[in-house]
Amino acid sequence: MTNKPRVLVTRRWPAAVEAQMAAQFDVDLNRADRPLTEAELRDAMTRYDAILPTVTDRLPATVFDPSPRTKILANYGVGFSHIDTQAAKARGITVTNTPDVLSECTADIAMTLLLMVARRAGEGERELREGRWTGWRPTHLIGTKVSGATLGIIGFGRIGQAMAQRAHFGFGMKILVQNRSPVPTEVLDRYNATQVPTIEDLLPQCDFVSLHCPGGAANRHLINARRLDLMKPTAFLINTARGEVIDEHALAQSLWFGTIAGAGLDVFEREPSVPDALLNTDNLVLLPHLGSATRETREAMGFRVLENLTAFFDGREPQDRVA
Ligand code: 8YV
Repeated sequence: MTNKPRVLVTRRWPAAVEAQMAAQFDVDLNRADRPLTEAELRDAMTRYDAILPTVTDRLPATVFDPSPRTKILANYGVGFSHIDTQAAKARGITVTNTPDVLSECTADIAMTLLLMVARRAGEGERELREGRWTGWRPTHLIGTKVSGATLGIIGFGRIGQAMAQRAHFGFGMKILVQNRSPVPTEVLDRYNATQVPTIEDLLPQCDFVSLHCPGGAANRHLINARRLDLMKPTAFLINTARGEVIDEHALAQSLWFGTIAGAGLDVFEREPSVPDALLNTDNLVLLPHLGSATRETREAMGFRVLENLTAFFDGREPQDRVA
């Protein structure tokens, strides 16, 4: 028998993190590396002191055992809208996340999507690989200039600011910001950014709009048909936040009818399913939720989870408590 806390890791993590975890805790790995079902998660709540979920584990209130053994859900990721934090709190369960360590890489993917869709890089690569390229011509795959354009950022937390840094210093873009609370002037000044009061103020002014707000019920379909109509027909929408922030049906319609020029998406409402209406649209770049997917960042996320767990079981306050 061991006195180490029993920990369930719901997916496979980088080897170095798993090794350190195994040295500190009594760890069960989900060797099949598939999303756990709600029934499995409910059962796990009765058997583990800690569960380390990812975005593929849905933890609505119905999954929470009335008197669980689990004391902490240490989420592998910054976004935690897949966890009902109220239900966790009501049962005395601590919830932590992994902020900071993935901001740079997620902003890199947002900028990748922005550049790819503006410069039609996905379309071009498909054409070349499929043997459809007939050679250079002055009117071939004409895109939109990024440098000097106006970028609207919705949600100006760590990732939104990392995006602003790239756009302002790398591409000389003009930055407009919409955020639920006032952003300190010194933060805006870093990127020569201007905060506007509402999304309605922001959308008509932008050549690109990038979403960096949390997901969850409060922001579900924040970008809907009415708001897409406010964007310029030449503008592009980028989403590396959460799929539910955009009404995908409305977006497909807008792309089809040319209400907006294009979009770049790394996240989807019902991952890994992507609606056919989006798959069959050319002025769209689609990535399979790669925001934090670098060796360095995935390791850093893992070690951050371990820091939270260690603090919690040592009786200290975990640095990344969200509930
Ligand atoms: C993670 C993410 O890979 O951290 C987040 O919120 O979206 C991704 O970068 C994923 O959530 C892991 O659970």
